Amino acid sequence: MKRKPPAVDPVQDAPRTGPPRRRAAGLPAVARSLRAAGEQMGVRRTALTLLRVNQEDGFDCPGCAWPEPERRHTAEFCENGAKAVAEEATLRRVTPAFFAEHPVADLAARSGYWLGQQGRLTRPMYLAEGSGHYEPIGWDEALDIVAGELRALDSPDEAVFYTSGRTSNEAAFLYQLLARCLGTNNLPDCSNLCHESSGAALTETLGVGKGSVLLEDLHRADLIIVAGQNPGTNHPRMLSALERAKRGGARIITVNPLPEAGLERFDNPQTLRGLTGPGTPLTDLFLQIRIGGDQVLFRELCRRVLEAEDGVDQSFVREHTHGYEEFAAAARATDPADVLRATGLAPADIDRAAELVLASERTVVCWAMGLTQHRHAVPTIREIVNLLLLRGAVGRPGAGVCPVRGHSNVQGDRTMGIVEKPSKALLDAMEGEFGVPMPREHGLDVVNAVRALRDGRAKVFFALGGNFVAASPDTEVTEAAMRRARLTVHVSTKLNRSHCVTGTRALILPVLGRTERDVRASGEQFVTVEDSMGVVHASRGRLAPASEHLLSEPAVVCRLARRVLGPAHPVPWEEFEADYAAIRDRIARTVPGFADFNARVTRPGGFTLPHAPRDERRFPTATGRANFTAAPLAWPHLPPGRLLLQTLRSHDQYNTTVYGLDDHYRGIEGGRRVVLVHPGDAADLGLPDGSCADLTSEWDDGRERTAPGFRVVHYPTARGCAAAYFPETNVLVPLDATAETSNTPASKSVVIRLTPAPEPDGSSDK
Ligand SMILES: Nc1nc2c(c(=O)[nH]1)N[C@H]1C(S)=C(S)[C@@H](COP(=O)(O)OP(=O)(O)OC[C@H]3O[C@@H](n4cnc5c(=O)[nH]c(N)nc54)[C@H](O)[C@@H]3O)O[C@H]1N2
Ligand SMILES: Nc1nc2c(c(=O)[nH]1)N[C@H]1C(S)=C(S)[C@@H](COP(=O)(O)OP(=O)(O)OC[C@H]3O[C@@H](n4cnc5c(=O)[nH]c(N)nc54)[C@H](O)[C@@H]3O)O[C@H]1N2
Ligand SMILES: [Mo]
Repeated sequence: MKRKPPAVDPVQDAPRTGPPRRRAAGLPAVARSLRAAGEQMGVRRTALTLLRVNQEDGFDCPGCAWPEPERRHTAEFCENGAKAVAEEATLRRVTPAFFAEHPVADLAARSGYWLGQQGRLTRPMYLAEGSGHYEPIGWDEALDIVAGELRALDSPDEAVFYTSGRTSNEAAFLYQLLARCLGTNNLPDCSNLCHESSGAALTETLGVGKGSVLLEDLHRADLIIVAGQNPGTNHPRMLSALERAKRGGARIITVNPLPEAGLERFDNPQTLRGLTGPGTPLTDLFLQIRIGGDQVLFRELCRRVLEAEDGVDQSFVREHTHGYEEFAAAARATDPADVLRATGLAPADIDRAAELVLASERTVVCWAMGLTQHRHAVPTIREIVNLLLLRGAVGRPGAGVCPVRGHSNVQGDRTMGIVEKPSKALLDAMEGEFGVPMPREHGLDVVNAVRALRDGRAKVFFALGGNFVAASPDTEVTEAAMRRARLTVHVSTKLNRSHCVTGTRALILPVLGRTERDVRASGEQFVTVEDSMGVVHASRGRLAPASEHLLSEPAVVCRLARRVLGPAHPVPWEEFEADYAAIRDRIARTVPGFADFNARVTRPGGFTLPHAPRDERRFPTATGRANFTAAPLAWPHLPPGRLLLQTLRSHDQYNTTVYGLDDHYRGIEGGRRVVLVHPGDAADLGLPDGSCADLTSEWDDGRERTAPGFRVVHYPTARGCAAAYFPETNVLVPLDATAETSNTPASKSVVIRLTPAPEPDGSSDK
């Protein structure tokens, strides 16, 4: 067992490569997950902890937002869920002695991997003005500092309250209430970097910004299109659902510039057959699309449906939709040459895809970051809706839209009101319930929060979880912006880059994680979360807290609220801190779908939130119907000699948390500064496999951004496309390169050039 973290920063960046794998999971994945967990927490704790993941009396896996099946396996987790749990349940600790030994300047020079490997934070820490070291501080004193800075602002809009999607419903509800009682809607969250484009597209077209399918719909589908998503790494339990659909006769189309292992063949580690047998082939048709070509692909599929006899579900279109004629005219005018140019696909593959769509009665389209992080992401997702509307495939069992969420409670946080552009209904409900006037002006999202900090319009930055500095685009701009703040505060479980790039003063406030027992004045508490399919259920930690000095997230918010809003405030913060059931009572009275919350959430499996399009084919849009939309077609245009870079996750990371250096299914080990390039493009650019290159992004602000020293890996990606890991490549994503409407950074389509570079010192022969 390696309970001690590595003494030196082990990121050598001497990657070794092998061929990409063609299958995912199976016995090797089980072994890898147990090894990762065992290194951090020992064998007994590993067994005790992992058996509680996603069980009815256990905690919700912090890994991803994929729903739990009704019949749970004893081991309802996956390799990467086990790594996420091990990161939190680790026995390694960051103590005041650690901060005494490492000045902030030293921490700022370390890799994110090294910082994360140091273990759990144990004490509130304070970085005073002009000091080089964080020092321990008491909770009362720490919260007084925050309250003092907040009260000293000229306007509450000079404060920013960020949230990462692991926060429970209870903490999220209190947090938005605190920000709004102070008078600001500045509630940026990781959704702004993630599925904001999905929410924007679905709200406009279907009236609800969430997915319209349940797990059983996926099981019953006869065609599943998985576009822009890598479930083998990021949602491994989804592969079990795909496998089940497959056994029921479903076809699967995968749309991706990369051949991702999990989608090719899956060895289900929860069945004997999967452990020992040949596994299940999943993908029937692989469309190796050019980055950013998806809108045109879906438009072309719409055109084929319009042309086919009986392709359109006429009665659905007549009864439930708006805008059909205009859309049909636009789709019929699609230029076939554009389709080939934008997608890079062979005509025969598009024909085959159209055949599968036309043969399907129950189609589900799943997607994730490969579609949301482009300039034209919102129209792309609207095009998926157009296709499903033509086929009447919304609000029918086995069919619908399935945006696969990332963080385990990112959807729930939004439901609780973590949103910078709140609806009038939400604000009215809060105002009515608590008798406090709510701010009506919209607040800052992530990109606008960076701009406000950069320009000195925001002065206090507070984060409930996450790693804002490393997750946000344009690293140099974001870091400079953060350094201008008067105070930066991070409520965290683990050390990360955001703790090292601080304002004039800084605080780290350590909290309990999901896996830990949370005992408050009224006794032991549980919290609740909402999964990617709108199912709300309880999560109960069982482990002893990592340190006696930790508070829970709800407790931190309540204590801060009492300090900054004063003891006479109408919101009963003290009662909320003592008993989370009291918070749930208020959620029940203010958030639609949560009536009788406390009683319903204790039922096994929790309860499903209502969803008008799914449940009743009712579409609460501006027109009262499901809207077809006919956006102009768009796709990225590449200047000669350039590549289109997507920034993605390796198999061994959770967003900005790097677990290790093994991107197993892609056959890349031992380093992260790699860029995957098609061998043909690499030959044209004169870049041999294994050579070194600098990546420079080109953007119309005229500024160049460079990420130096990447190893070129010849890889079977689509032509003209490249891929490299975030957060290392966030330095290349310009702050102003965002999706229209959703303002999500276009981290999946960055125009770059590769320049041959000298071998980095000392790493070439390792
Ligand atoms: N283990 C693990 N699990 C996670 C996470 C993690 O970091 N680690 N992160 C969580 C979070 S917050 C999220 S949002 C999800 C992310 O889950 P994913 O969206 O699967 O994550 P990415 O690694 O960004 O992968 C994007 C996929 O889209 C493809 N792609 C890129 N550009 C395009 C394009 O233009 N068109 C198409 N069709 N495909 C494209 C890429 O090749 C890749 O397969 O996972 C969640 N789960
Ligand atoms: N270039 C590029 N950039 C991207 C993306 C991309 O694909 N490409 N993806 C984007 C996406 S989809 C997302 S969601 C964002 C992610 O952005 P964030 O959510 O901000 O980042 P994470 O890396 O998930 O945050 C990790 C930190 O959360 C803290 N933490 C973990 N568990 C808990 C907990 O229970 N409580 C508290 N209080 N803290 C906790 C730990 O301190 C840990 O260091 O990144 C985005 N950035
Ligand atoms: Mo995400």
